[in-house]
Amino acid sequence: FTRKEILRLFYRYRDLAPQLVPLDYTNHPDVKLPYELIGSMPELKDNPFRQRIAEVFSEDGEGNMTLDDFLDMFSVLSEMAPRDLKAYYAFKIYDFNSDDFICKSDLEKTLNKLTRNELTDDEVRMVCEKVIDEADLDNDGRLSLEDFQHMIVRAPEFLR
Ligand SMILES: *[C@@H]1O[C@H](CO)[C@@H](O)[C@H](O)[C@H]1NC(C)=O
Ligand SMILES: [Ca+2]
Ligand SMILES: [Ca+2]
Repeated sequence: FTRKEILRLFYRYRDLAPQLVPLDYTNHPDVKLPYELIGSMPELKDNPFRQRIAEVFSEDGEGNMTLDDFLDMFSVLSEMAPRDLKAYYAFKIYDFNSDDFICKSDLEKTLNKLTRNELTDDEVRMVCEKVIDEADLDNDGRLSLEDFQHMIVRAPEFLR
């Protein structure tokens, strides 16, 4: 980010709760904004993964965000972020139980969110099996970060 972009994001952060966020950060104030404010931002409010995104980028793991967390999140979500970095965070977002693998139940959650629960359980199960079938390179029945990265190289539009 340029200095100007950081300032713009700082003001957006502050505008979410001017009574909580001081203008002067020189003494590193210990400020966190609650998830409810972060998740209501226009960039996130219609995203079915908004809560998970905030959790992954927040230091407290519950979606409450410091200014640093907030800047990190916007930096990774920006168009300019390198593909590998986006892939790394996408993996973390889909790894709902944070065990460093995307297993069938993580994929089912992901798919249900992506399709806003419009698929039947059977359809979800079928798609998940197919995804794992195609992307699980070491055949352990789940996707490691490496499996996931290979999948993205083959289907670059996926990250969008
Ligand atoms: C996150 O914020 C919510 C709402 O303000 C609060 O109830 C919760 O305890 C916070 N979580 C952490 C880990 O600070
Ligand atoms: Ca997992
Ligand atoms: Ca695997």
